[in-house]
Amino acid sequence: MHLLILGSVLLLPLVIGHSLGAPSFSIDYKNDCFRKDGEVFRYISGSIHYSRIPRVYWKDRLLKMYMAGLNAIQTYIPWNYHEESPGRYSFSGDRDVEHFLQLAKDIGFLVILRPGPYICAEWDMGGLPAWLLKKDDIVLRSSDADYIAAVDKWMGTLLPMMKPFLYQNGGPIITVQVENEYGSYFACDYNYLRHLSTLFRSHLGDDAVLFTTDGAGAGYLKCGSLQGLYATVDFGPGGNVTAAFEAQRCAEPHGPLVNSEFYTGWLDHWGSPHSVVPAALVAKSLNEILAVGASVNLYMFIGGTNFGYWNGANWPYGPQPTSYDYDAPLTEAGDLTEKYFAIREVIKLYRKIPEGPIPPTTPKYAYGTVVLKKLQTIPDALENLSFSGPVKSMYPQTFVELNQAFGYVLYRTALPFNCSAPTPLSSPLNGIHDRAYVSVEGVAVGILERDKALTVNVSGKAGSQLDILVENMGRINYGKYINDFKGLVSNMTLGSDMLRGWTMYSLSIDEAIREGLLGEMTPTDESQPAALALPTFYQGSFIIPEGIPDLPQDTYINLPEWRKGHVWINGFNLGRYWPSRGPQVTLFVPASVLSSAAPNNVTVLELEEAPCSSGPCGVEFISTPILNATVQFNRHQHRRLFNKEDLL
Ligand code: 6GJ
Repeated sequence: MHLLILGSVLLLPLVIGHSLGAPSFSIDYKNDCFRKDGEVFRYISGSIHYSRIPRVYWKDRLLKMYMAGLNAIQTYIPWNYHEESPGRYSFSGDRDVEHFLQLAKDIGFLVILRPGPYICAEWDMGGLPAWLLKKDDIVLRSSDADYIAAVDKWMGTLLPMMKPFLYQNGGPIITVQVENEYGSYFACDYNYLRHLSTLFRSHLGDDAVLFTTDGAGAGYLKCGSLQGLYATVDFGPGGNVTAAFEAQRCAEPHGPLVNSEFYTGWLDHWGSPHSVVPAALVAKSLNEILAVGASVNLYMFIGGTNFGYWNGANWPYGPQPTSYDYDAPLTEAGDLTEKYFAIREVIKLYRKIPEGPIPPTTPKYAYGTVVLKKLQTIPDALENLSFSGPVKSMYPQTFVELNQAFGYVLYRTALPFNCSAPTPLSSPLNGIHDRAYVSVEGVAVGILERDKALTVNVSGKAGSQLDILVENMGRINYGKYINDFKGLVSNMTLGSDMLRGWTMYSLSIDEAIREGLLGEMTPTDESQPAALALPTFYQGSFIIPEGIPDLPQDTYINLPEWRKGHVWINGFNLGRYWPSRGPQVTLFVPASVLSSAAPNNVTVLELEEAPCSSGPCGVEFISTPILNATVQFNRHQHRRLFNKEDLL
């Protein structure tokens, strides 16, 4: 008996060494497949961007994705989300990417990691930090020495954090993408790709599976693929799946077929209708992809939200809205859709779907109307908003020269001569990046907008104060113009004269709101409602009674008849609203920003004109989103709830 036991104990290491060896993930070029722990493997993945979902909801969304039958998730790591200024890193709370990866692993997911350094993604400057533009002639996404130095430092911080999460090290990460659709970029700089390939390998090891993604065409793959990086393609529904994978085969005659971005929906731009893609079309094409044995990532499985200022833009300049709903299988708020179940039915044909309940759509609560009171205008609040104080310069400086990445800068000068007749104030070189609110002696006179409105007439005496509040609407995230400087990026003229002698104020609005520095409105003789008002703050609060079970719940803020601006709730920057342009009208409010233990503060910065001239104005919290409309509101259809008076 003892011999038997001794023998089995002696054999044990051999058993472990053979069938239960170290985890492995690789490409089998001979059999055109992936292999996980020696077995043939195909992934059915979905894109989820942790940077667009509050941390408290990561598990809910991941579980819903798991119950759809996915075996992997794909996520980007936005460089600018984690290094907002050089050497200042943030990896906690909603930016705790390690926690997100561990959560994915714990749920049973494998991970396809896309750390950039450039990621596109309808994210500000494609994830590249704006401070790179301090070198104003930098060539982004190239061998530019200053760009490479910053990339090396960032990747030297990030990739060592990711290495323990590699599958072969016991983690969930099976493949790592290098750059992003580099074949779509003008530079076509092979030395840059080679540098990245060496850099990634130096940090992740020789056995990491590195890949690239490009459009499914030889033209894209020509500059986007590189020896040593497995070339994959991306394409949406409705196309010719065979032809698309034939394009991949041009770059990779052997190895697994992979569609790294199978578009389940599409992106939006302010001023264009909300994009929708029929569920049946997505399901049909997904079936064709799976039928040929390809691995696939559904982009997006959940889009989420561009909170704060994080949205990107396309060129010709078109900023994306706050919602990144993407018409994805899970809505921006994580709700289950018809598309979710249609996709689940297709996956069922190819792999066993987990049994058990699917986490339900979270309830949304209509908290009703909250009356807001007018606070200071931006000029009135300047002292409290401009933490760094005024900067004087002969010519206007850009945001990055003023060490500001996002939000708003106030540019101030004086009329150099009498403008008794309306005189054109212009940006002859289309240098308004991106929208500007013009006032003379504290009276709003007009709006300038990149590509759309380059001139506005002004009147006033010589020496009158001319204010131009410039709003950064989001940096271009795709194509050759991603070096998207913000502010007054070229000179302004008045009549035929160039305006000189500027005083500029960087505005730390988010910090001022968080620190409660906004003051009461300055009494003015506002007799007549103006067609356009100075950018002005409004504030109100509402109580969510503790007695109501399951509150707080998610909700949507609706701003009837407000025109354009920004919303903060309890100091959290929800994002931009622009119902006068649409298509997005409501903003998603995750329950995680609300409280039932204290009054909830709502702060609105209205840039054009608030609906408050003929009586109390307010915003309302409703239970359904409006993502495809521009709206004319009847201001009297509101009801008031959850103000202090309601509960006395
Ligand atoms: C991808 O390229 C990109 O890799 N993509 C899109 N590209 C189209 C460019 C529009 C002019 S739309 C949605 C996705 C994401 O941007 C992805 O990051």
